[in-house]
Amino acid sequence: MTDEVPLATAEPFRVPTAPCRPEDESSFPAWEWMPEDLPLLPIDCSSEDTKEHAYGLLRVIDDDGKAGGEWNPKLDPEILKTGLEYMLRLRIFDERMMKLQRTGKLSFYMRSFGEEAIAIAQTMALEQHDWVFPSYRQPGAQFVRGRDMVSMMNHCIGNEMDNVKGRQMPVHYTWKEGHFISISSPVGTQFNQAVGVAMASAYKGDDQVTITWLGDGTSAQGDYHYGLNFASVYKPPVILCIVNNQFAISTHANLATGGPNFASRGLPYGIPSIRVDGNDFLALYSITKWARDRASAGHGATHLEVYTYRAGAHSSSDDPSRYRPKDDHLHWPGGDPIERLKNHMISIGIWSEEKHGELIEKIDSEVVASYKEATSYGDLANGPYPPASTIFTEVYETVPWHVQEQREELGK
Ligand SMILES: Cc1ncc(C[n+]2csc(CCOP(=O)(O)OP(=O)(O)O)c2C)c(N)n1
Repeated sequence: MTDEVPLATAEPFRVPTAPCRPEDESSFPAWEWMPEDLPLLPIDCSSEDTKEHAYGLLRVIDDDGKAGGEWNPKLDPEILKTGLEYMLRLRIFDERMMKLQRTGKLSFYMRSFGEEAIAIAQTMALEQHDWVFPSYRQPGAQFVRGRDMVSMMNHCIGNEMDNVKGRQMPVHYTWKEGHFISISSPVGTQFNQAVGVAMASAYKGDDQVTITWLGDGTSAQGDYHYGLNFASVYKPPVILCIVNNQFAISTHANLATGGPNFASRGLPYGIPSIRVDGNDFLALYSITKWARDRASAGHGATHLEVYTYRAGAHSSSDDPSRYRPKDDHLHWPGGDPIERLKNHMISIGIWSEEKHGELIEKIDSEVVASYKEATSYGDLANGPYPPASTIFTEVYETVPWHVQEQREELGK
């Protein structure tokens, strides 16, 4: 007799690998989904009714820039122009902030490159009083809610005018006035907080809907499933979005689910679940408006997979050329969200390359003016810095003895 465990012969231990590495060619399968594929659904539909929508892909703008299908929201040209302007502003803002990071004026930065349509279209489809529970990849919601760029920059720099006085990492915005809830560094906590706030709205009987986003990688955490379970049981007015941008820093999305996709994971929870093209402004607007109408009419949560590609680095500390082909984002079948809306607007005769160029110039000068103003209040390289005493204030109502002791030790 021996205690030796026999070696299994059937299935070896399976560790998924990324579809391609830096030395490979990009290998995205071509998209077969078309805007006409998926029928519009009644807002009181069941999760079963959304099966096709969970396994398919909801699109409105096709590869030629034409809008079609039953989900076409047929938006007013002014709304399209506003959406395009916000997306361009976010991209230019991000580029400027990266320059500040590279020149030592702020410590860290995260861009939304390639994902600009998501928070912008989705927040535009909501009401101003709805709750926004973002991750660090949805700062664009603040433009929609009217936040001033100087104030956003002050936060990222952590200077004397930072509304959270350096108590958050850069890009971990918080903005009470816009119902934009503080981003927390431990990823995923927002999902449960959002469901809880939506439960409170249902309890109070107010008409506030809550939206929240987390990434594909984060959806491998328990937080995601706890949120879904509570949303399934209590059916609160909440829109739960997984942004599947293919990567969690260097880890490919195929390590975050063993299923066919992310949207379909909501079906067994009994929550209507839909996969939407995350680079299609119109599809995002349409599905979010629909989910809001559902929530507001008392039909409960909607679960969305927002299918996109993180075109840039994870953050200013990351170099994606170490783990994927350098030009991978140029091969993403969903293209670029700004180009897609722009081409659509040109195709319906409300936009032109000339107007586009003029808009970029206008935004560029607004961003430069904002950056000059923000850095005049201090930056990381040159100061002035917020006083050290702010470490100790406005956190506790009653300062605990050990914090008080530390403050006295520091002499502040
Ligand atoms: C609980 C927790 N674990 C790990 C980290 C470190 N971390 C920050 S972002 C990130 C990747 C998240 O990827 P994903 O959810 O796909 O979102 P994306 O950045 O792609 O938008 C990790 C591992 C963290 N902040 N919190």
